[in-house]
Amino acid sequence: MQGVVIKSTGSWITVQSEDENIYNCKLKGKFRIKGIKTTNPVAVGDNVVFDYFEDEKIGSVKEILPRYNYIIRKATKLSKVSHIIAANIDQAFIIVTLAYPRTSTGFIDRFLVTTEAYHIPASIVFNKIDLYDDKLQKIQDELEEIYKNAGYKCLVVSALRGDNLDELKSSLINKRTLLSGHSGVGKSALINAIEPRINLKTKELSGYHKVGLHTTTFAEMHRLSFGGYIIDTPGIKEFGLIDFSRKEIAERFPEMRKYMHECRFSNCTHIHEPGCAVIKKIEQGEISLSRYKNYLSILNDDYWKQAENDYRLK
Ligand SMILES: Nc1nc2c(ncn2[C@@H]2O[C@H](COP(=O)(O)OP(=O)(O)OP(=O)(O)O)[C@@H](O)[C@H]2O)c(=O)[nH]1
Ligand SMILES: [Mg+2]
Ligand SMILES: [Zn+2]
Repeated sequence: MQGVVIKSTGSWITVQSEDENIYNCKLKGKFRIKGIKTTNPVAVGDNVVFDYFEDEKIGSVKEILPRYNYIIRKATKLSKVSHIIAANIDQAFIIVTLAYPRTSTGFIDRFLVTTEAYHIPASIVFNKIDLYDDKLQKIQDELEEIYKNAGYKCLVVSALRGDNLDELKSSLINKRTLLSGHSGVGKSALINAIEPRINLKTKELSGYHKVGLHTTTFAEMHRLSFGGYIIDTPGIKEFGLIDFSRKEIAERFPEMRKYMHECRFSNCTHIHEPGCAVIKKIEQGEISLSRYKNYLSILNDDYWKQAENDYRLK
């Protein structure tokens, strides 16, 4: 039989067949992506071939069909193993907030480097705007400007108050969408707000710093009544990049990619080289300093410290 993985807890995999039946399966044998060590060989969204044993009510996954795409990260920068967040997706939404738990632009940009690397269209969803004061609203406006300039769609919503949920809904129709972000930003709450029938568990944030509690513990794909599927995932703390080459990282910033062919040197790293078109565009305010700073920090945290001392970026 064939089906799609809608949930994977490690040892158990929930597969939905084409006729919509649900099968609990185990994984048989070893599965690997060539050259990459992963903690989970099968991810939500994978198409699989499986046998089903009626009397035991257990299935056995025999084969993972070729992936159209996938998105993968490391738990931290130093981790050796990677985790496939989901496979075969049409688009990825990073859910962030400037209220709590606050999402840094460093986290956003690492996420976007990865979606660019896999050619997955990405959007940024700013949630919890009901908690914004004037100061946060101002930062919100600046960030929207930065990301729109870089070529990303931004949605500004409140799961609690319902702001702009129609816009969110219409961007999900007939697509398979992955939601990712820190624990507590409201991924599950947003899904409940647009489709109450799904009724996911959500939890109040805890403690002085109001951090999330990892309420969602496994990625799970849900069907949307208006067409399409949405993948809820557990919150992540860091978005560790898998090993991209230096050149590749610059290419994953669309606004840098646009100008890098104008750099004097074809192997320009856009750090210190004379005649660098990227640095020129930063000086002219066309490329955001925040994005450039995160580019440097992805290459190496020391580059940014050095650049801060540089006359050009004062
Ligand atoms: N004020 C406000 N609170 C919100 C909003 N969206 C979500 N919350 C609250 O934030 C808390 C965390 O929401 P969840 O949906 O559980 O967060 P999550 O991103 O799914 O977290 P994990 O499953 O741990 O990754 C809950 O108490 C929600 O009610 C919002 O727009 N405004
Ligand atoms: Mg959740
Ligand atoms: Zn350059």
